[in-house]
Formats: sequence, C-alpha cells, structure tokens
Amino acid sequence: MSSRATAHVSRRAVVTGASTGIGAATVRLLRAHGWDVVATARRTERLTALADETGCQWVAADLQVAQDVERLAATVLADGPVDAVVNNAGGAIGLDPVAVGDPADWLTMYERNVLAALRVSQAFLPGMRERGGDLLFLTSVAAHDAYPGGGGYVAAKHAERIIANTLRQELVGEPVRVIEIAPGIVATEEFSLNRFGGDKAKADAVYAGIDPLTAEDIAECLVWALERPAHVNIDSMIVRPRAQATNTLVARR
Ligand code: 8X3
Repeated sequence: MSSRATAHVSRRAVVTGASTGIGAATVRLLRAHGWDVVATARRTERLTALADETGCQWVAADLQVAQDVERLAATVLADGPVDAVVNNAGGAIGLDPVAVGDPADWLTMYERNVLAALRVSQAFLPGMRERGGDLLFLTSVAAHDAYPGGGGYVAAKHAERIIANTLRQELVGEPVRVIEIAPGIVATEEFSLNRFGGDKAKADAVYAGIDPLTAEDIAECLVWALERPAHVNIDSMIVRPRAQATNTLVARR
C-alpha cells in the first residue's frame, strides 16, 4: 500500500470524554471502522457499558488532574503506540453575561476545555513525533466567534483552538496532523443539561424548532478527517445544522 493510501486498518485511537455524546459516538464509529480504541472519562460504569457494547478498551481518568493524565498515557502506551488522540472532553457552564460571570466558572471551563486537552496532547505527542499520529481537537463554533452569554465558554474554546493552530505551526515538517472540528448546535444527552445545571426545560429550548446536529453527525466528520490519506490535513471544519447560520442567527419553526 502506498504511503498516500488511506491506511486506517488496525489503527489505535484514544478518545476523551467518551462516556457520553460526541465522544461515545466517536468510539462506536471508530470501532465499527475497525480501529482499536481506548475510551477515557471519569465515569467507570459508563466506560464499562461502552466497552461491553463496542469492544473498546477503557481507562478511567480525570483529565483535570495531571497525575491521572500521566497514568492514562502510561497505561495506554504500555499496550502499544497511539495513532490518534481525540480531545473531545470539555463543556460549558452557564450562559452568564460577562458583567456577572463567575470567575470560578471561567476557570473550570478553562481547565476542562483547554488544560485537559493540553495535558493529554503533551502526554502522547512524543510518540507521535517519532512515528506519526493525529491530534484532533473537538472545539466548537464558540472557538470562532462570540455570542452574548457565551463569554467564558467562548474564551476557553478560542484558547483550545489556539493550541491546535500553534501546534500545527510548531510541528510543521513532522509526521503529526493537527485537526480541529468545530460543531454548532448538537443535541446531545448532557451538553446543555450540564450547561444549565440540570434544568431540562432550558436545555430542551436550545434544540427546539430546529433539526439539530446529532453526536453521530459529528462523529462522522471526525472519523472522516482521521481517515484521510496521511498527506491530507483537515485544519479546521465548522459544522452547523442547516437552520443555524451564525452562533446567534437560528431559524426556529
Ligand atoms: C456548543 C455550541 O453554540 O453552545 O459548543 O457554543 S454553542
């Protein structure tokens, strides 16, 4: 097989935030495509259920804890090298205007969306620089533009995107691809519920009157990007539902 062919048989991926939503959908799709997958998240019971369903491996870890990330990488790399890391873990807290946003929420969002991805990327990068690999960052349209109430999340997602943009420059000439997928409105089990502290009515309103994207829609984009031939780097892909033209312009029925 030429080095330019799509060689994704027996490739191995690590997926963070794998207990739910886009992360879990990505594990399922990668497994369906024949990838070996290590799923990571905090919730063990969800990881074991996903492993029973898909045959993935799993390591429970809290990516906000540096020692957990070290243990994750050591455990995964003891079984062999990794071809792709999907930095999917993250999330939003609240929809507070900047004028009243709680700095503690901003800090938590920075930890979850930025520093977790940084730590995980740093842990797997040395092996990738030696033998090749892909670092994928699941950011958001919030990484590309602001919206009222989005301040803390928008700031964190912009910062996460900057990790990708900077790494791509720092690693040019090396066999590492740096990919960003930036979704708009995706109806998942937990993103909006977490954002609104479990308020289901508020969460449901985010998706009301439109056909939102699904976790599976984004998993398709992500796996497609990873399965491009090695010379093709999908720098950044913005994906929105047809009914969403910008972060704030949404046509609801
Ligand atoms: C999720 C999309 O519009 O809530 O990342 O920021 S949005």
